[in-house]
Amino acid sequence: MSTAGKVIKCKAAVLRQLNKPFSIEEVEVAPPKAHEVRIKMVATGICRSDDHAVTGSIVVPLPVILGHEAAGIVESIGEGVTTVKPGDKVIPLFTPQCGKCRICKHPESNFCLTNDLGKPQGMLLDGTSRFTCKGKPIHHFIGTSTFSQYTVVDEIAVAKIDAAAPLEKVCLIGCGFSTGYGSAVKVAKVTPGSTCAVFGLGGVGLSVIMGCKAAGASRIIAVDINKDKFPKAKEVGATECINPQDYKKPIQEVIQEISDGGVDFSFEVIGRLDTMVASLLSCHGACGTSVIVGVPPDSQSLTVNPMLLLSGRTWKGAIFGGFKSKDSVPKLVDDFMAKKFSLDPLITNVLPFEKINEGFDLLRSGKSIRTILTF
Ligand code: CND
Ligand code: ZN
Ligand code: ZN
Repeated sequence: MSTAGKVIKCKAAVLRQLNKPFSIEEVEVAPPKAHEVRIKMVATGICRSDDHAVTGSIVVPLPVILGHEAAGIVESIGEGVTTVKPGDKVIPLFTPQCGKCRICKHPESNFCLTNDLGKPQGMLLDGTSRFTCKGKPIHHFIGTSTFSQYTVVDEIAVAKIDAAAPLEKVCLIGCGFSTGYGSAVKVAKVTPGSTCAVFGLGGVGLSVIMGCKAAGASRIIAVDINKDKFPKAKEVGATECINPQDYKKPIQEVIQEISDGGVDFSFEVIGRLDTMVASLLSCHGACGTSVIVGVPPDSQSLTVNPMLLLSGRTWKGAIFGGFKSKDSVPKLVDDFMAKKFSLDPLITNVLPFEKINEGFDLLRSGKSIRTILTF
């Protein structure tokens, strides 16, 4: 029996209080309104940004259904939807692409003005929620809310992908892989023969390494305080791995010494202010580029000496690897299907959705790269 047009009751992981486990609750998911799409979730990854929302490092209105790295199948569509239809395999897009705003029309930028990332409202574009629990509204998270058996997204926040794509893998194209890979190839524009340093070897950082390698970097220095991450970093392309805790002097000085004054490209993929500065100082003062990928704690600022930039450095950052999401995600899935890159090294654990709290524990203890939750 078709569920189109009806409220769907299903299970979702609801966060009601900061730093508390998710509770699996029955929620009601309203049918999609005009220009909206309801998706049956098949697989979702757990990204550190979800955990930043749990700890309050990213501030979002509560109660909320988190999750932003997923793949699923369209269950039904609202009026006027033309780019997807029921049965299509899709990836939700936490950075939407409206195609109309100044940023979408800009050839290089991707931070579409309709995004809910800067000052999150926790609602769909029309300012309301499609989720309720016992009649009370639950907030959306960056337009995706994938920790639910069903979710509703705006049409500008969903991309149709190859019908043959394995959803339990390509879900990582919804965030971790694309964010990291794009930060190297599209944001930094890593050049052949260059030297790179990558701070933080989680799912996003390892994807930065893959991007550096694909772009032809000849040296890739991987940096982490958890040495258990080193074998995987080498597997995906790091040429050397260093632990800042093994040195008495600041890690930027160590990197400057081993790279003739600083690397060509450095990446902060942790989300800490001190490592953002260390990463900046690790790139060469006259010709280096440093990219911020990690999400810093809410409302915190850095003070830096402008001379660090006046000498010729470039400092930049981007969401979702700088990719225009709706255009790029189907192409990235095609590249995956054509075996241009592998997602297997990123997937260390697969758990049923109900074990979401176990998945977060694995991330927090440094034991996992990506846990995929399956529905
Ligand atoms: P994950 O937690 O898996 O990896 C972070 C790594 O950093 C771990 O291996 C840690 O051991 C390591 N680390 C922690 N502290 C230090 C330190 N002081 N020095 C060196 N290494 C350290 O995180 P992830 O890979 O899922 O995400 C990484 C960051 O990227 C995180 O801040 C997340 O919020 C952010 C992000 C950004 C975007 C975007 O669009 N820009 C999208 N998703 C996630
Ligand atoms: Zn993410
Ligand atoms: Zn736009």
